[in-house]
Amino acid sequence: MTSPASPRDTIAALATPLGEGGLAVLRISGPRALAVGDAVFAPAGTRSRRPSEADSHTVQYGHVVRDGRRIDEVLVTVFRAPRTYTREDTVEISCHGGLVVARLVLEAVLASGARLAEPGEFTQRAFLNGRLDLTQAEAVADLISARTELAAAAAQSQLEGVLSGRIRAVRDDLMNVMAHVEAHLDFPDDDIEPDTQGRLLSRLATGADLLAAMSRTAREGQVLRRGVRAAIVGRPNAGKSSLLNLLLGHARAIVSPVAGTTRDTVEETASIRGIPVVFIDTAGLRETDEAVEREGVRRSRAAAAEAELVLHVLDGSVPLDPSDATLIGELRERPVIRVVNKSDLPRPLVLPPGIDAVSVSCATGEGLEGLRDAIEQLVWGGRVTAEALPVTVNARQADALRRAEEGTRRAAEALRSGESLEFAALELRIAVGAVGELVGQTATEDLLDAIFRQFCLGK
Ligand SMILES: Nc1nc2c(ncn2[C@@H]2O[C@H](COP(=O)(O)OP(=O)(O)OP(=O)(O)O)[C@@H](O)[C@H]2O)c(=O)[nH]1
Ligand SMILES: [Mg+2]
Repeated sequence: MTSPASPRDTIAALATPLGEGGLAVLRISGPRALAVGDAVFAPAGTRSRRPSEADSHTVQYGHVVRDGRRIDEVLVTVFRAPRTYTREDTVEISCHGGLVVARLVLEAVLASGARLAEPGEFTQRAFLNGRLDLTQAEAVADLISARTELAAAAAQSQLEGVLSGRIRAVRDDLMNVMAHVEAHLDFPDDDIEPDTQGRLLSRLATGADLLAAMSRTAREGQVLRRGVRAAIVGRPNAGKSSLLNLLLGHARAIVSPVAGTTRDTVEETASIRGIPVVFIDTAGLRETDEAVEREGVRRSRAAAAEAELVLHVLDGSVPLDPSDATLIGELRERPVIRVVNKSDLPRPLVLPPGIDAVSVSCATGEGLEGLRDAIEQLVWGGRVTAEALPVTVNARQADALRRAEEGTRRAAEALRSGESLEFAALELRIAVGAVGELVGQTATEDLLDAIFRQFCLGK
């Protein structure tokens, strides 16, 4: 993205996805937003106003008109700066949600002095105008792409500023200590009092611990943002496709009594207690001369190797096959849940000693909760609720937090040894800089571009 060309520009884009729907919403933001609104909108009735004459936060009824021709019947919402998403004057046009209508309205707006917004440019302006900090801007993207309620709740709390608040508190404290240390640099003959030194050291230790605790949430953050990939593997006919369908709650994959039904991998996401899990159904593992099935088996092994989690499905209604014993051995080092299926039938299957499993019946749904428990346990190491996840950082944030933590610890070390206050001050400056990057106070233009480029158009 060419960085925010000039906040003097007035930008416009559809805020709703392209496609047929009841409504499409087009957003215009910038110094000429009201003028652009005036140019395209003809109020109808006695009480509707042109945008430039309308009060802030009001809705006007009328038509979008171009070259004297009515394009659509619309509602126009007028938001005057600064109480808007971007802190600029903003006009939103709600028109009919047809592909052609929405495009014609957008074209009329672009012909009247607005330019098409870059992806993420509205949010970028909200950031540049100080309405959101960088972690909050990132939370907007997370909220839009959240695939489970838990992921949405985590994004919401970040958007509300929970992470920003903690980061700022640590930053303020580090700056305070830094001011203290730097003051002493000016009076080299004056040693820091042992008492004062002790207090500064304990504040640095607390700060470093808080930074470390935040960066440790990166795993949860990644799970919520990207989801977890779980491969469903096992012998033909064990019930892998049946298990996929049971977990998804609908008949996604073909199930049949013929061994070797599934050939290609089939994947779909389900929410398991708020964790977005991408389940991958695979071809049954067996030796075969048939070329297509052999390719399927190769893909099954690749899926199992790449997945973060493996569900090894065994048919409980038949004795243990030697190939299953081999697979148990092969998966020993992997995060694996063994699922003994067909618990509605008699169970001649005996697992090797020390091997445990979750028992389910895809035919009756019995045991599904236990399987969900096992998945949750393996991913989180226990149950995680929205309340327990006030902060879940992403990879960029974790990286900056780690650099800040290291700087803080090195500064404490330098202060403790009493050797070089200059060194302590330098490390503190590094730490404060890294913390500033988190919220965007010291972020480079490249970094900002990289972040806002990930947004969808119109946000
Ligand atoms: N009784 C009973 N039958 C089941 C159960 N789960 C699956 N089956 C049956 O087992 C057969 C195989 O099921 P699939 O889900 O197609 O098995 P698969 O592991 O995907 O098989 P491949 O794709 O061939 O590797 C079908 O006839 C299912 O109806 C169960 O819990 N109980
Ligand atoms: Mg199958």
